[in-house]
Formats: sequence, C-alpha cells, structure tokens
Amino acid sequence: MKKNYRSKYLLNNIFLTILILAVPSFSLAKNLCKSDCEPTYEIITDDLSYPWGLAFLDETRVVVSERSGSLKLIDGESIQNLETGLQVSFSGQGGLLDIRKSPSYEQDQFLYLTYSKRKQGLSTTALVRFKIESNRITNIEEIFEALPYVGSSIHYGSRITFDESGHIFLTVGDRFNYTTASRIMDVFAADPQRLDNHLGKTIRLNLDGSIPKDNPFVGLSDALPEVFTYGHRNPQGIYYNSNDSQVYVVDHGPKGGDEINQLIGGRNYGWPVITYGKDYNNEKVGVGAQYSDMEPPLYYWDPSVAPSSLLIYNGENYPNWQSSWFVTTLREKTLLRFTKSGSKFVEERLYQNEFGRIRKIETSPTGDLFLLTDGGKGSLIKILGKSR
Ligand SMILES: [Ca+2]
Repeated sequence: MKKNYRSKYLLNNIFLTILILAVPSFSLAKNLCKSDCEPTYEIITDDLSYPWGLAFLDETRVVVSERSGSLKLIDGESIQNLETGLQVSFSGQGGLLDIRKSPSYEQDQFLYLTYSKRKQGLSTTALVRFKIESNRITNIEEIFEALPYVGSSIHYGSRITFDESGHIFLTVGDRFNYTTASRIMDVFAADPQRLDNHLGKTIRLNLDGSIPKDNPFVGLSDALPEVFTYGHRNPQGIYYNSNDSQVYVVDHGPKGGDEINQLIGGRNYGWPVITYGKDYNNEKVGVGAQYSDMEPPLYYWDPSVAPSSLLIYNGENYPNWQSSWFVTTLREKTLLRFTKSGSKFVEERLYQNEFGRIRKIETSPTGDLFLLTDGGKGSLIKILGKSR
C-alpha cells in the first residue's frame, strides 16, 4: 500500500488522458411512501438553532450540538446551555458539528465533539473530547485538528463514529478550496488526492487521539499518518456497522453524484478525479465515473439528495425496519430507508415534505430513533415504534 501510493500518483498523471467510460448499473427501485409505511412521531422540542449532532447520556438526558454555537443539555422539560470555551467559526457551514458518546462511556465519561475551529481568519475541522460533571464541561482537550487551515467556510465533513476495537473515525471535507471544481487544472494533484493534508479524507485515531500503528500510511514520508482513506468531497455521514464490522460513509457530490461508500483503509474514493456528478456550472469534473485503483461508490444519487447523516439500524423497536440503512437528506427533505438485497439497494422515501431539511438520525440507548431537523427553529423528533 505504501509503495503503491507514490507510483500510483505518478501513473495517474502519466495516464491522465485515459478515460474509462464503462458505467456500472445500479438498482434505483424507489418506493415513494406517504403515511402508510411511516410511523407516527413526537416532536420533543422545536426550539433548537441549527442542530447538527446529538448524544444520549442516558434514556432521558440528551446533548445537542447546535451549529450556531451552543451545546444544549436537554433533560426532560429543561434545556440548559453548556459553555465550551472553544474558538468556533460560525460562518458558512461552520459551528459546533457532531457529538458522540465514548464507546466506553460508562467507564470514562468522555464525549467527543467536532467543530469548525477559527484561527486568524481561517478555519479547520477539529475534534475535542470532554466530560460533563454537575452540568458543566470539564477535562476538555483537543485530540485532532485537520491541516491546513483554509479561508473557506464550507465542506467541513465532520461526522464521527467508533469501531469496537478502540478507534474513532472522523470525516474531513475538501473545504471547497476552489471556486469551481472543474477549474482544477490537475485533478490528480487536488487536495483530496494528496496525502500530505487532511482535506477530503477520513481520519482514524485511537480514542486518546494518538495514531494507530496500523493506519495505512504510517511511515510514508509524504503522507499524514492520521489518514485512513482519501479522495472524499464532503462526507457528512459515517457509521460503523456492528453486523459486518465495516465503516460506511455518505458523501455530498457536486451537482449529482452523492455517494455511499464502504471504507477500506488506504483506498482512494476518487474525488475530484471521478464522480457521477457535474460541477454546479454544469461543466464536467475530472475524467468520468471510473478510474483504475479508485473505488466506485456502492450507490449514488443523481440528482443529488444532499445526504447529511447515515445510520444502520440494528435495534428491535421497529420490526419492519430491522437491518435497514437510513440516510437523512437536506435537499431531498426526506428520510431515506434502504434495504440491501445482495449488492443492490432498494430505497424508500419517508416523511416527504413533513419536516423540511433533516440533519441527523440517531438511536437512543433503548433503540428508539430520533431525528434532528435543520434550521433556526430546528426540532428533535422521536419516531414512535408502536404504530408499526
Ligand atoms: Ca467517490
């Protein structure tokens, strides 16, 4: 893998003009559902400001990160602000972003929080962990910041997940470091294709922020050792599936070409060399939809749905939904449910035009599903299982 990267990089430049035009066929079976296959729901609160992530401390207490800067502790009827003291950049897509409980929370009480960190007019995606003691934040420490800081205020990526062997995974977007992607002169040398920066990558760390010795690029002189996979655009969903011990991401394409990918350490997921989308100005990006040694998506959407989070449901509270995949969407304004049949995905669209832009789906400790909706009057919504 390590030697591969350098030679692959050179080969990619030499064979820039080789285009692979074969396009795989994907199942696009869609079931546009309205009410008959949707359970009822309960709005817990509609008083959230651009909520982005949530973590259940227990069955009644939940911490919600708001992009507009507050960390809210919801405990029954009461909602309390927790002061983080972080230098947060609130412009564009920035703010407080994802939050998750440590996989060993009962022992260590750590929460992990990502945010857009501000420094001298620039910003980056950063990861901290902290504890909540007597409804106050304590022991806060930064365990990762993506490099470099850039002037853009979008494409932070920033979702996190944990595997079952002591690792945290973090997505970092490409930061949209170009006016339009189609203007990149050499797509093979764009930030997400280079291993000497964290933009357009997934990051794999030990829970204390140290670098796992078995990360794919450890020891390579021109690569950052935190990098797990590369060639991503703006992945805003990541999920470790305990059923198959694999990590999956959803990534925003440009105009079309949103993707679901399965992460394999060291692999290149193609952006901006390959994509099923076009640039916002309708110009072509990169070389096409496929290229040698670049991973095609498991599934893609065209037109874009704008996928904002991913969850694979392994609970039992919704009998018809066991082992379903869920993707919340911003542009499509639906909750997408997938069932996998072999390598094909069958898609069902839930709550069309019911909630507006949906930011996040999460499970509670007892297996109930919750949604966060986007916007200045964002809601926390519980999906009721009894009606199914
Ligand atoms: Ca891709």
